[in-house]
Amino acid sequence: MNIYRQIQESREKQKLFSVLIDPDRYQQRDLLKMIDQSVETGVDFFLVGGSLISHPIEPVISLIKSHGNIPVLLFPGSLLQISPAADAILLLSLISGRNPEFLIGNHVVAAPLLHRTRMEIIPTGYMLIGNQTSTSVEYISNTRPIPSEKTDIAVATALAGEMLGLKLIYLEAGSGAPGTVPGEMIRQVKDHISVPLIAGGGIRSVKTLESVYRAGADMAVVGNAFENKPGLLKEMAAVKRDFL
Ligand code: 1GP
Repeated sequence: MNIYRQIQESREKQKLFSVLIDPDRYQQRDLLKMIDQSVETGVDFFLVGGSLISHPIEPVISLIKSHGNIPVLLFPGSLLQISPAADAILLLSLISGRNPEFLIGNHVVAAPLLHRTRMEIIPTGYMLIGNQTSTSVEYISNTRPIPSEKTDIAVATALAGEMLGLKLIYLEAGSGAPGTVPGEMIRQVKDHISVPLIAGGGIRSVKTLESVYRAGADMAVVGNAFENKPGLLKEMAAVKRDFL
């Protein structure tokens, strides 16, 4: 299965909904419940990774794989989060920042290993968008996010990413961020690019998810919100049906 094609083709028909799993945040029992719920409710993809994680990702991927067939996309915060057990990797270039390690350095180190796996590689322009508070990803990546009111910079950055050949643009407010990427920024970026657009970070309610989709995100990613409110997953996964 070609996951990128699946993302491209399905965005013409419906929005996509993905769940981010940070291996540090789940006990096995909760994780199993979340996987089962995701399968039941039609979650499109699992993203696995985090800015800083201390548990190995392989057992999480195996658990997902043994409980249904939702594809697993690596969402690596570091080189330690690469596993051939996943279906694909979002090969993130942190194009909002100016840290060469996250633009090309880590990719050079990972390339020979990735070349040997059969995993699908999806080059992704990853853009951190600033909020009032600083996020883990900002600190760990040692980059400054694009200020949330600088829509023109976000558009220019996304355009440059697409011109460089990146296949997805991912607007990230940061996991657990107090707010999401502003709707106007999502809208403007969407209007200027032709590759699929992902938005994530700080989506905690059905209403917010709807506004992210309405603004133009093809895929929304939610993580934190389910850790304390597992029932929310069902409600959120159903939202995309309103956007057919
Ligand atoms: C994925 O980092 C996000 O883009 C997930 O953020 O944990 O705030 O949902 P939340």
